[in-house]
Amino acid sequence: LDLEMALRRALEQDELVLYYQPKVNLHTGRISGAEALLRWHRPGYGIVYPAEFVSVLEDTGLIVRVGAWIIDTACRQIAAWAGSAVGPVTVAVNVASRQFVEGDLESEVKDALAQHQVPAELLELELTETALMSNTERTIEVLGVLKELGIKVAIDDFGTGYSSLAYLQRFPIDKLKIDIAFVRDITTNPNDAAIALAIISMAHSLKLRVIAEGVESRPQLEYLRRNRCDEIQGFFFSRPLPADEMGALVASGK
Ligand code: G
Ligand code: G
Ligand code: MN
Ligand code: NA
Repeated sequence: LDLEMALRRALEQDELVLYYQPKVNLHTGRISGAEALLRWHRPGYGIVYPAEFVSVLEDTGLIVRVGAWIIDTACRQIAAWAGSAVGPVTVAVNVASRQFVEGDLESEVKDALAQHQVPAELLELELTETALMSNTERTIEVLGVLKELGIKVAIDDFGTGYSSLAYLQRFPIDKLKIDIAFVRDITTNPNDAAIALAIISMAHSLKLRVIAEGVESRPQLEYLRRNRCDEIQGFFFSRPLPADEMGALVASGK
C-alpha cells in the first residue's frame, strides 16, 4: 500500500523516467531503434527497476494511467530526436496486459502521435502472448486499428507463453522477439539453439521479422547473425540508456 501511494505520487511528481536500449540491425550493423524501459527515480532510493514495482502498477490498475504516460512520453522523445541532429529513431513501447485489455490503447496511440506529430512508422508496440490471448476478439479489433495507423507490433518474450501458434496467422503482427531464456545459452545448449532457430525460421516463413533479446556476448551475436536473425538487443551492444545518451549514440553514427 505504501508502494502504491508512492507510485501515485511518482506519476504526479514526474519521478518516472524512460530509458532506451538500442536495437541493432544484424544485416546493416546499425542501430535500428530502441526499446523504452521504465525507471523510477525515487527520492531517497536512487533508481528503482520495474521488477520492484510493475506488479504493483498492474495489481492496482495504475498501469493503465502509467501506460498512457509511457506512450505519450515515448512519442515526445521520438519527436525531440526527429527534430534534432539525432534524426528519426524507431521506439518500441511495452504494453501491459491490463493496459491492452482495459485501456483505450487505440486512442492513446492516436492522440500521442497527433499531439507530437510523430509518424506512425516510428512507434512500435511490444505485447506479450498473455495480453494477446486474454480476449482474442478485442485483440483482433485493436491490432486492426493499429495496423491501419501504421504501427508495428512485436510479440515480446516469444516462446514462453501458453498460446497456440494458430494466432500467428490470425493476428496482424510484424515481429517476434525471442525470449532471453533461449538466447542465454544459445551457443552451448543445443535445445535452446534448436528453439531459437525454429522461431527464426517460422517467423521468416510467415514474413515476420525476428529480434533476439538478452544478447550479452559476441558469440551469441555471431550465432544469431549467421542464422539470419534480423535484429538483436542486449548488454553486449548497450544497456538501457538515459535519453540523452541514447541520442548521442545514434548521432555518433553507430
Ligand atoms: O528494464 P528491466 O529489464 O528491468 O524490465 C523488467 C521488466 O519490466 C520487463 O519484463 C519489462 O518488459 C517490464 N517493463 C519495463 N518497462 C516497461 C514499461 O514501460 N511498461 C511495461 N508494461 N512493462 C515494462
Ligand atoms: O520483458 P522485456 O523484454 O520488456 O524485458 C526487457 C528487460 O531485459 C529489461 O529490463 C532489460 O533491462 C533487460 N535486458 C536487456 N538486455 C539484457 C541482457 O543482455 N541481459 C539481461 N540479463 N537482461 C537484459
Ligand atoms: Mn519488451
Ligand atoms: Na522480453
